[in-house]
Amino acid sequence: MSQEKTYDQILLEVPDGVFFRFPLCQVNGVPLMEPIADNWGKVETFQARPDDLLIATYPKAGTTWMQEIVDSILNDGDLKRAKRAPIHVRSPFLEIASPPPVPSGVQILENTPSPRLVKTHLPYQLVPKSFWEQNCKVIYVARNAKDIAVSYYHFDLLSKSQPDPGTWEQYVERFLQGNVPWGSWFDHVISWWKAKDRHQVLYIFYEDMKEDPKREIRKVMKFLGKDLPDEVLDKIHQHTTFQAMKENPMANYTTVPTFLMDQSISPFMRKGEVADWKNHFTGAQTEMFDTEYLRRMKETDLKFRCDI
Ligand code: PPS
Repeated sequence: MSQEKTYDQILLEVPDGVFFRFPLCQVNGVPLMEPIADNWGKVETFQARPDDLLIATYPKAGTTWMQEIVDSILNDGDLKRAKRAPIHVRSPFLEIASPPPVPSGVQILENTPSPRLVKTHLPYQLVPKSFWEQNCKVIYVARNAKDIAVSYYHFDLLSKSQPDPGTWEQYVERFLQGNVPWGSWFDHVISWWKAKDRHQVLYIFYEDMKEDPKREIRKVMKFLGKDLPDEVLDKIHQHTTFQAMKENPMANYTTVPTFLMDQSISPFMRKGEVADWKNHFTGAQTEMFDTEYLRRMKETDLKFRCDI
């Protein structure tokens, strides 16, 4: 990436037609957007460093919230530093790729000094092997499937590089089939649930973060080996509430040009609640969803709360 231009400036200068709703291509059985699939070799051979920290999530699980929390902890609650750049610059997105001249996540990370805070939506089996060879720490955030489906549907409306979500009715079916970017929610949450027994993975639930954010921030601090005083914890908590992040241009993605993310359609920081699914699912959709859910989750002891 050019030293003088910020990532968002580069985006602003891309010629018309570079971005469009990218089709999905299978990468080892997981549907990913075409530019990511085209760049897959670079992701697969990515060189992790021992002090890299990976924040892994299925899309819309609370990635940005966790990125903001972790960046604030790593900066000892110095909020001026936490506002130094947009979240996608402070914590680059490993596998993201767009046609030139936009730099890929891998290129950005190669030029990012350590310690790097890396975002990924990859299911466990697609994460570059070097993360495990280097014994990197991972924070995985999981969120219940129904709220994810609602959040993802709205995101696909506003994000102009994601496939068109179609109607809500069509989307619920596609989501259940895993025919959306990054594939099946079921495979994702289960793959990481198993991985936590083999690697340094802290598995956190969005619903727990909503229920008692300070308790969960403390867990993250402990995992990172940070012992910050209570007043710093309070500061981080205030800085990472939904309202504070919604109003923070360094966290709410409003620095991304509207041709890529049109937040007049739906804001990135949309509702930030548990159980908003109840405002969207019909009785029949709930029944269909629950039947499939039972079938797919019957072999795991992983449990979600769809309400708190
Ligand atoms: S992405 O695009 O996958 O990185 O999106 P992600 O950040 O994972 O998820 C976006 C949803 O998380 C909500 N959010 C929050 N909820 C509560 N508190 C805080 N601080 C917070 N920050 C982001 C955001 O509003 C999206 O959820 P919905 O349900 O759409 O509101």
